[in-house]
Amino acid sequence: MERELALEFVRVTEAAALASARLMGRGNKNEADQAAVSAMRAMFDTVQMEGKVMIGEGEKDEAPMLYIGEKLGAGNGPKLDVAVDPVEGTNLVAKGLPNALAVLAIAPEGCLLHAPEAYYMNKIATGPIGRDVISIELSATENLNRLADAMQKDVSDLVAVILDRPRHKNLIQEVREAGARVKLITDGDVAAAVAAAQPNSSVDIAMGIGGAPEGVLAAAALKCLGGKMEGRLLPIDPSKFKSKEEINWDAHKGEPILTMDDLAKGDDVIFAATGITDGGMLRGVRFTKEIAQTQSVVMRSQTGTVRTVDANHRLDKKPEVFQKLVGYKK
Ligand code: VTB
Repeated sequence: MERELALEFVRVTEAAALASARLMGRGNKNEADQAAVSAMRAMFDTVQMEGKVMIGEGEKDEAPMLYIGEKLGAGNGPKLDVAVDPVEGTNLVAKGLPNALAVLAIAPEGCLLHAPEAYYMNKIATGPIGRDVISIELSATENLNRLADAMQKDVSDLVAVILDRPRHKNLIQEVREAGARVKLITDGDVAAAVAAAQPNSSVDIAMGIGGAPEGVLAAAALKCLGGKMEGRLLPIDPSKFKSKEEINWDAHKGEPILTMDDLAKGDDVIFAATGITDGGMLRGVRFTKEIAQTQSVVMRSQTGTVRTVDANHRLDKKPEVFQKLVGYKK
């Protein structure tokens, strides 16, 4: 992929973040998601590419979505696979809580996991130091011990980040008994996995079952950061269940292990994210009457470059359709 595309993709996540951030804290996650989806779609239409959504959200949460198979981009450009989550953490935006991101990953055609039937994935993720020692095949205790050794730390120094869900009761207990510190999050496991792979973050490893699209997105970022992720898809459709309590969360145990290359193949992956609400990785959107500020990160696996992009957007100079999407009033 041409490296210039990286900046184009930042424009896409910026647009999604600007549109959904305007609706922060209104208690309506679908409204915020819809705004981000529309902005993302419109901005993709300005990029010279033939993109196709390989994995996206929406299905699992019945949210307004960029659907799997949807074509994105202006055409007449490279054929690319797209993984998207216009709002990773819709609940976070609805409540104004930290760590909501607009996020995407792009790779040449055939490189991103295509798993239309999969809604959930069991995942494990860490940074470069632990890449050769952790595995989803091992127990949480073994993973923590091996990671501590590799990092020359004590297990009690490690921080494991896990989604706070009833399905993780045993995992959380095991991690506590192994002696590690635990950070429970309500949503946003992409940001959690990325944090686990970043050198100076406050977490060392991310574990547990989260969304499948979020798994592909995190793997793309970790590829750029030199970290490691493994996953196992859960072959279940949550819409077939009355409540999540009825789901057999152990159903993934016989599923094949997905390596980094199964999730995001090759070495030509771009990951971009823009903060919607403030978080450990990125600042959220700030608005004044005429100007909105965004903070984004864009990474390329080919070179391993990680760029933070701070932008001031002159809302008064944007096209009218865009002004409408971001709620600008003259
Ligand atoms: C996670 C989290 C997302 O979905 O992937 C989670 O990172 C998993 O699904 O922000 P459940 O909520 O059903 O546990 C999200 O919360 C978004 O849907």
